[in-house]
Amino acid sequence: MSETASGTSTTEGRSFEPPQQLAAHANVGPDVYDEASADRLAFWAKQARRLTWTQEWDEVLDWSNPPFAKWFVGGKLNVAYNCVDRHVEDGHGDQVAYHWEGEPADDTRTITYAQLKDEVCKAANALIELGVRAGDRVAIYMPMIPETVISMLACARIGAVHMVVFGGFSADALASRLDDAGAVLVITSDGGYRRGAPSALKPAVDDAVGRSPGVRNVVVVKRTGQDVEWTEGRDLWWDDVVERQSTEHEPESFDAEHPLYIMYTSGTTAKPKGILHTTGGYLTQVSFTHWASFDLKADDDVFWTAADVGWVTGHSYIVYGPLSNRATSVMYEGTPETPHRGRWWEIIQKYGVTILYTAPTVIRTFMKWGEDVPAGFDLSSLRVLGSVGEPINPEAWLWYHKNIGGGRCPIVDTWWQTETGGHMINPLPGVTSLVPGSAQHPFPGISAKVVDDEGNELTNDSTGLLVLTEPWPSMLRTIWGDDDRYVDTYWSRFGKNVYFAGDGAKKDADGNIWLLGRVDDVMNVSGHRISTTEVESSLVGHPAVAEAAVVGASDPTTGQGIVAFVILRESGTDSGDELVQTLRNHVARDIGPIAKPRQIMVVQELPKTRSGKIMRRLLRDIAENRELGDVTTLTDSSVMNLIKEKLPAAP
Ligand code: 6R9
Repeated sequence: MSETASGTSTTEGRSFEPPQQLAAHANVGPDVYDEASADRLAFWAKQARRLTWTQEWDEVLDWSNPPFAKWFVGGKLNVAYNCVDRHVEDGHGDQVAYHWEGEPADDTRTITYAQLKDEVCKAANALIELGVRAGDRVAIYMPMIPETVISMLACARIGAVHMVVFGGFSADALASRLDDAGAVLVITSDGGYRRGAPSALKPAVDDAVGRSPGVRNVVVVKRTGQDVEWTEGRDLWWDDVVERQSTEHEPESFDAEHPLYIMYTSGTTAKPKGILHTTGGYLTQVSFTHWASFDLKADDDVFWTAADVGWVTGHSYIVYGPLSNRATSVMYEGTPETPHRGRWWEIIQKYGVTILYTAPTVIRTFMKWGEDVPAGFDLSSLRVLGSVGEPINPEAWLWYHKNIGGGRCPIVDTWWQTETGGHMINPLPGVTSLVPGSAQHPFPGISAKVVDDEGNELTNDSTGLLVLTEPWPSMLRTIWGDDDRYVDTYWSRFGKNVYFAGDGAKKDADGNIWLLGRVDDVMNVSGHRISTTEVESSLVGHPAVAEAAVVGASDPTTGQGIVAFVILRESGTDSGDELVQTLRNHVARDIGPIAKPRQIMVVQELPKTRSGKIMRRLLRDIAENRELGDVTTLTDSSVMNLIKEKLPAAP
């Protein structure tokens, strides 16, 4: 990939041109932007035709009652048929759908499209036998095993609405979601493997289901073989109820607006929001974005989204996008350091992975472990890299580009949300000159702007709010059971036609969009708005720092003071007062004296959610000497104790 000085106002001041070979054969070329802007609805209708419909729509978009959208009105299709059966009918039954890699070494399964079809049909027949009907809600509380995907597709096949709850969430979190969604059935397993040991899931289900009278049955996949409590009449082994079913099941077509799934995401209040996605528009956008953003070639690529299925990224880019495009994917059950820190690179080498999609938080962890680890493996199969979940700091971008991508792979930084369903702002690997740290341009057919508090558009680097100004096919349709909250949360700040994303952003003179974190992560220091992301990027840009989290803590003089938590790289750097001073001065030089952190604390770990987002709210509690708030969505709640033990008394 050739690198040129771009003369842009970016942190790095460089851009990276698309590799010639990739650009010459890319799925989409530069004209895709013109085509989409010439007629946006015709463009999305064309992408919808990439799928198989049993009945064509009458109208592409009905936006007569904003913000309640209907896409592909009157159209009918079956999502599971589109993801599985049609590939088998087209003669690709022997193609691998998933190379599944369990965490224990040598625990692997290869699943072809033909096998996946059989398994999905069996599971669909089992659900029907258990009385599950179209529209019913089914909770899936599972580790990263093939039965998780099979369960999702079985629900989609019969029109049941799945609700995947991340396997790391507590019984309380599960119970509140079962209750809110009104689930009738839970699919779970005895446990899963994490960090080299079996970790139980069934006890949390027993606890949660005990409080959810609407749940009639619990179907349990045997994964670890650990002992489980059993409630006769309610609990059923997957092997007993699914294995004996027929591998034939006739898929029924559902309306384009039939609910497909609910995914809960945290909001500003305690009650999580059940984000509702529907059938035709969702599949259209995840399928097309997966194909265009990653330049997916069904016959050649080995695609790996290294993320959990319990996150929207897993739904759209482990399951629905890749399968609808007949991709061969890798699915990995465990953590990156089990049994050694090169496990991911070993997996890439083993399966010849060509496209890797992951989150900046993991990349920074790899940075901390050092470049010698990936250097020990053959990563030459890789051709496109992706990033999702947070802004990727230019430093992490450059490390990923050099040490994983061998300097040749474009990095596609994708901004989107649970609510948007699919990619919204990202470069295209065969088209865009990449600018490290920026998600760059709205995806073709998507309209995004940066605006001030009054809704006036901002360009030229002023910090404002990100909004989406036209409806898009994979948009959320509502918050489950709460239309008012849907309108209030997303469509009231600037009126019913403008979606308020909740992210701070700025647009530079070249039209690149820079995401600056959630709006509530923007600090106000002596009247200056400073984004946590910018200060974090500056800190990570220092050679001693692997990862940083920045919060604004209330300050009697400045309103808020900047408090930073940093993890050092493992190169034996001194962590004393001198380094802290150096880092404070480094930020002041980089961004300006106003951004100089009031306090920097060196820690071993940072509190993160399943999708790798730092829970700054908890760090703010620490920085302001408060009792800790709710920690149920942390991957590892002991992290907070570790941090507290390490801390000096606040000044
Ligand atoms: C897909 C996903 C959504 C929030 C979003 C933003 C942040 C995600 C990003 C990014 C900057 C990116 N975010 N991708 N920020 N650059 N490439 O992460 O969904 O878990 O709902 O989070 O994540 O703040 O608003 P979700």
